[in-house]
Formats: sequence, C-alpha cells, structure tokens
Amino acid sequence: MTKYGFLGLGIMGNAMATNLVNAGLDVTVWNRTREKCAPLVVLGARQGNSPAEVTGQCDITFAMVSDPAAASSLCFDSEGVLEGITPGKGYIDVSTVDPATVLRIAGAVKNKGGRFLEAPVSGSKKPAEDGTLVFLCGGDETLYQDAQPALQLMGKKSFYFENVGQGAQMKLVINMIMGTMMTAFGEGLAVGDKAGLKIVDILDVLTQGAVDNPMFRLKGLQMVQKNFSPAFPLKHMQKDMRLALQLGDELGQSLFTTGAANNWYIKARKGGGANDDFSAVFKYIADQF
Ligand code: NA7
Repeated sequence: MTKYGFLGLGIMGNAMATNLVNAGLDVTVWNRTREKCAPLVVLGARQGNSPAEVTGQCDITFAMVSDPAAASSLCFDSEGVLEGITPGKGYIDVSTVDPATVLRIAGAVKNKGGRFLEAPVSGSKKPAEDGTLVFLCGGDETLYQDAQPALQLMGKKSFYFENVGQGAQMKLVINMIMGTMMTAFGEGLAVGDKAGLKIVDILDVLTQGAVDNPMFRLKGLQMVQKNFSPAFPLKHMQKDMRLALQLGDELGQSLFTTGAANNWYIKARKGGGANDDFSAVFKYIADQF
C-alpha cells in the first residue's frame, strides 16, 4: 500500500488530507503548529515529527503551505523535506508559489534522486472539502501517474504541463484574473450603493447577463451580509497578485489592471483584513470599516 505524507494543515491542507484519510489511505501528517494534526490523527492518520521524517517514511508526500518563503523553508531547513528524500521518493508541492521557487525545489529534490511534481490547485475551501479541486501539474510524469489515486480523491480534474514552473504560471494567471474580477466587482457594488441602488438588485441584474459567474453568485450575498469568514485568505490573494505582477515584469508584459487591484489588496491587508476572505477587499473599497 502506498504511504502518503501530508505537510501543512491550514484551511486547504486540512480539508485535502481529510479526504485522503477518509478514503482509507495510509497518511502521515505534519504541521508546523502541531495541534492542527490532532483531528486528522483522530480520523486515522499517523503523526509525523518533522518534514524529513515524513518524506523519509512515505512514498509520496504532499505539501500545502502558505507562500514561497514557507515552501522553501519546509524543503531546505534543518529536518526539512530534502533530508528525507532518497532515490524514487515523490514530493508534490501543491502550494501556490512563483516559478523560480518551484524550479529551486524541483532541482534540489532531483539532485537527491527524488521525483518532484508541482501541483498548485484552483479552488478554495469548499472544493477542497468536496474533493473537487483542479490540479495544475508540472514535473515528473511518473510521479503524476503514481499520485493519481490521491489526486483523484482530492480533485475533479488534473492538468499536466510539460515543464516545471508551468503549473505555477497557470495558477498565477488564473488568480490574477480572479483577483481583478473581485476588485472590479467591489468597485461596481460600492459605486452602485453610493448612487442609491440596492446591492441585492445589482446582484440580481448581474445574474441575468454575460458577466454572471459562480464567484459573483457565491460571494455577492456574503459580501452584502459582511460575512468574510475565510475560504481563501486575503493575504494569500495579495501574495498571488504580487507574484503575478513579478511574472509580468520578468516577461515584459504590462499588467495595469492587476497592479491597480493589487493596491486594493495591499490596502485591505494593511487595514486588518489579511486573514479575512479575499472578498473582504470590498469593505476597504467601500470604506465600510
Ligand atoms: P493557511 O490556512 O494560511 O495555511 C497555511 C499553512 O502553511 C499552515 O499549515 C501553516 O502552518 C503553514 N506554514 C506557513 N509558514 C510555514 C513555514 N515557514 N514552515 C512550515 N509551514 C508553514 O493557507 P491555505 O491552506 O488557505 O492556503 C495554502 C496555499 O494554497 C497557499 O499557497 C494559497 O495561496 C493556496 P501553521 O499552521 O501556521 O503552523
């Protein structure tokens, strides 16, 4: 039986690892804040004591942490992932990071004879809970095949791209579009509200036209109700906007709209919204502190 490891039990990692454990897979979990492992252990997961121990004991280890600094520290620090990698071991980083970080981790894992796959996900808390994420993969194709049983439990679809880094690029493209859609949505609702229109009427009209979409339908009412409990934390959206702008810069592609949207997320993050859902950017756009 394949032994799986799972490192990082935040909003996403907890839901994803839960699906693996509930399906009866052999899973060892580790999280920087150890207490977050307890619910998974109750469900039947093994407790890991360090990233190195988990990768050393498991055939395929997933990691889901916050950002490039976290992904690098998880891999390269003392007792980190790399210390447990031996020939043939699989390491799948599903965090959203920049392509350069992915390439550094991929190179280091490969140098030790391990197999690496990047697999950032499209979808936040609910799809993670429902096992309907979309994986954007790049890297070792044998690992991509070997991990299918787990990927299929956690997601509804996987894409495989030939080069390491393309998964990260795809994820940043998708999220910069989502992030700018949210600030455009927030600005429209804010100005409509100030004009005296009812926000629920704006939402209603939107559903009838070409800009109707699941995100506006899901988040719109929650925004009116000021329900900003995090499905996708705002600090992570701002990180993705920053990484997308960096990608544009490297490629000589101007990203005016993304830059403007990023400024809203910075304002919201600094204003106290970092751990709220990213839709909380609306509060700062509409000045409804
Ligand atoms: P969360 O809920 O903010 O969880 C972040 C996780 O990353 C959590 O397990 C953290 O551990 C872990 N983390 C953060 N920094 C480190 C370091 N330095 N070392 C080890 N572990 C770390 O985020 P989400 O689950 O919503 O999102 C995860 C990713 O998916 C992110 O890239 C999003 O953009 C998409 P902690 O519990 O704080 O000890």
